Amino acid sequence: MSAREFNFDGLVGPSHNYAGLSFGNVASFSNVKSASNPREAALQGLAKMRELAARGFAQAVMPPQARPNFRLLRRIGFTGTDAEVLARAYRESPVILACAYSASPMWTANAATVSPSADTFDGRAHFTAANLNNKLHRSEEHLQSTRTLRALFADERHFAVHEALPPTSAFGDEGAANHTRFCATHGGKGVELFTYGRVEFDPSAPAPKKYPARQSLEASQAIARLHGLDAARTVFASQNPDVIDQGVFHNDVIAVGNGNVLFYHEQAFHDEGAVLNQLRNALAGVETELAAIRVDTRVVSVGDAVASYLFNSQLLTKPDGAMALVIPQECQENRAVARYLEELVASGGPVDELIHFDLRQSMRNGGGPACLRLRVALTDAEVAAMHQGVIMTDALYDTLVAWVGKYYRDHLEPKDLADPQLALECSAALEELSRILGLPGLYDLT
Ligand code: SUG
Repeated sequence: MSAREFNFDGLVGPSHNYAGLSFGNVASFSNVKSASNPREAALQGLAKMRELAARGFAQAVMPPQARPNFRLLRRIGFTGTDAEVLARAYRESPVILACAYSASPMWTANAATVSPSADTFDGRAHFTAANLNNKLHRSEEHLQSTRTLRALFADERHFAVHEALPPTSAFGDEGAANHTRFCATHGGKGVELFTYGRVEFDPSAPAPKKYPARQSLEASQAIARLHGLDAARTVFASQNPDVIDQGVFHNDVIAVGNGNVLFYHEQAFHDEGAVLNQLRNALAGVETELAAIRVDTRVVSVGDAVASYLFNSQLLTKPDGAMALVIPQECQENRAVARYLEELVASGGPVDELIHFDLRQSMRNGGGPACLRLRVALTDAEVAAMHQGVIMTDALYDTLVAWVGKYYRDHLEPKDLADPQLALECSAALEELSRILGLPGLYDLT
């Protein structure tokens, strides 16, 4: 069946800020409390969407979430009027106020895990919202993510949207950031690779020592079960715990796949040989040969990979079958990585073009091109059945740029989160956005 891969990019919300909330994510920690520019962040993300849509790639937008998260603040004892809640939270725990204000839903690779209909037992596309329970500021995103996905993919003849897994460390789940699908064509059967950083019920399994492993094997297995995946086409692989300890908090910081290509760093997996063998065997079942592009440590160190986000790139298949690598401009600024990339495109391999973007605002919180998008492979019938108002067009781009200009600040620092006016601005912005996208009631969380 013919199918296309849509990228649903997160629209950066108006409260984008740097709060140092993600222990284990080097960029988040090093930019703590610096001033952010939400307007620039949103425009950088929109520019990526527009450019890729203009190049003919299927592109859609995922709306931001309501901030501040008053539900969270009230549940932990900050009561009174909204202004009182904000003032008290700022006084007593500015870091928790920052959690309630985080624009982290912009990284939609963490919104859900998606299995296209060609892979699932009932021929529907399955989505499971990620519980993101490793970090307070992300732990409630799944409530709105589930709601948003159900609004976008409402037709139950085509789509199944599962609620997040139980929010406990045994089921720690970070969504598509630890999930890659390989296939000959997007519409054909694929092989789904789930990577995990720890095993809750096997203390002898590899696990990092310094930074948290956010994804558990148990969570990955639960998702494969929920989506009804065929065991012969499903691979579970342990991340290398040593690289988690060097800042690889999601597998998509050190590997990316598309079609039959796996682009990865030598140190990405605990047992590289076993992962490649399992992928090769599983892919043989769908008459596809794995093309592994391995980057050696002596060419690009793990430190350079983390600093440049070389692997947090998007690998996109172009109409002529060749692939483009969508990279952040930091890759061009890192000498080892820039040199490697020159060789990569000249090598005659599957990747023959680099498309780079300035995503500095998101990068400073550890979010590159791949973090900002959720991949959803859809058949023509599924595309027709999904909500149309989020598909990126020139007209939608222009409307969203004007909307950002109207509501977004160009400077936000920690003290601004105490300003009740900011909460009002965020709420007015999202109210108008739900109208622009044709999604009334999107933010009516009970
Ligand atoms: O979960 N950063 C995000 C970055 C997510 C990147 N996503 C993928 N790799 N797919 C995180 O660590 C930082 C927020 C702050 O510190 O203000 C943050 O949440």
